[in-house]
Amino acid sequence: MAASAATPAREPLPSFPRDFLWGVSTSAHQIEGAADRRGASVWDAFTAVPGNVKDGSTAEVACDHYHRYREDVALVRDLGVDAYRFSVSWPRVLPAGAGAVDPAGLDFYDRLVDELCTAGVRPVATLFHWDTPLVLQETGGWLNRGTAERFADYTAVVAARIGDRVTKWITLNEPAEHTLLGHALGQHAPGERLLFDALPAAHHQLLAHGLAVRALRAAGAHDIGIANSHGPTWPASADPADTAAADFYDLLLNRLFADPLLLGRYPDGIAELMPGDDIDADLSVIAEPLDWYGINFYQPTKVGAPLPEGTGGEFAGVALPPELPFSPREIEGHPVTDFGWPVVPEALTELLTAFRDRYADRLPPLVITENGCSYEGLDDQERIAYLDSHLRALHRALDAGVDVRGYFVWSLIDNFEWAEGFRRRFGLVHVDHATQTRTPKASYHWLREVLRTRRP
Ligand code: IFM
Repeated sequence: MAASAATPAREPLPSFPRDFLWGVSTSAHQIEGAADRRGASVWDAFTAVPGNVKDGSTAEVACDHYHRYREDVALVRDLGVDAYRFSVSWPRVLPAGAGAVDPAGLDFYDRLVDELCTAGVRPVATLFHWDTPLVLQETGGWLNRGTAERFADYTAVVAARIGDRVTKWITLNEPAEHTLLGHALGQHAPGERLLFDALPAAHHQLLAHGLAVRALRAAGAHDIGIANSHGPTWPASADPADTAAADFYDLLLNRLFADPLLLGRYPDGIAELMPGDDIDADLSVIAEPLDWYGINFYQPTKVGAPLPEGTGGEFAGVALPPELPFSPREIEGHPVTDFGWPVVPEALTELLTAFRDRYADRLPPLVITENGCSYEGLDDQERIAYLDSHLRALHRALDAGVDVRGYFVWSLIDNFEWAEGFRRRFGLVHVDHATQTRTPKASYHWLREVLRTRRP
């Protein structure tokens, strides 16, 4: 199979600052495979339950990156990006989540980081991308405050081994999604359906983040951020019931994590719902100053008042419990990806300028740590159009004075898309999951050309 490198003529992209950081992202559970060579995570248990993953697949082999990382690093190098964002699998390093380190697990990341450095690509390491060690789940997982402390210990172990070469650190990936999908709605591992009783999982992830920032700095690391999912929330109408529902959703997605991280306080009414004897002390840990703040952007959300049971109210294709005080609505008039997500690039400009306005001088430089789309096919002109339009939207935010320092495409290669299994393809590089053959798509060639022509 060969991808066509021919793409319709487009206006060249506007110039980005010379030191703007270009990268691609992946995560451990979604690509590594070699599940027999690490401890189990909550995702292993979740995927073992029939019906939890739409195509019945698991990530036991995934993209076999554990064995093929050299080939994947060569793809990153040839693409011409500056940086590669990967995640470290906690249960690969500490099979029981704490205590004994598996030297083979650490050795893998050591080899990967060396390979990146040799290829002239900056390693950007995420410490947690949803694969909580199963042993910790058995004692409550993120509902247990102790998990935050275990995470700080694990962070210190990883930093001691690869901290001399990692150039940027991300503590957590998308704690909002992990809380909402994994703990409130049960669509992701660990499959808890706790609705608002999931809030302690949010607090403990935030605490884990703050403790990890301290552990990283104690180990001499710098350039530390977090990657959070954000998007504008639009009310379904001007009706006060709809605007109140949209404000509430905005609070959950955009403020529940960002306010404590950036302002050192929870939005009104939230602190009282959080666990712990001394929330103010926890908040001072959570608000450890960040070197930058990572935004994962995919789409805006339109939200209205709750719908009567059985008349809609879906999120990611799953019916929402009627007791939620909001209901996502369809955004019409825009193309959609294969996932059904609306393609609205101007929402990225809106999000970035709104972040600057909301957090003002408390906002560190921003990095887009994920942006991308799922489409089938090697001649993926829709992906090119998506990336091109979002880069222009990002540039408009730069023009408006928002300090954005980098952009990472999700994802380098097609991979295990959580509850969707292998049905959704986000990669710049196609992976044949039967043979593990990698084939760069048209979007890969397009991005390489974009990067080549903007370098002297
Ligand atoms: O694949 C995921 C990734 O793991 C987290 N951010 C969103 C991506 C696409 O759904």
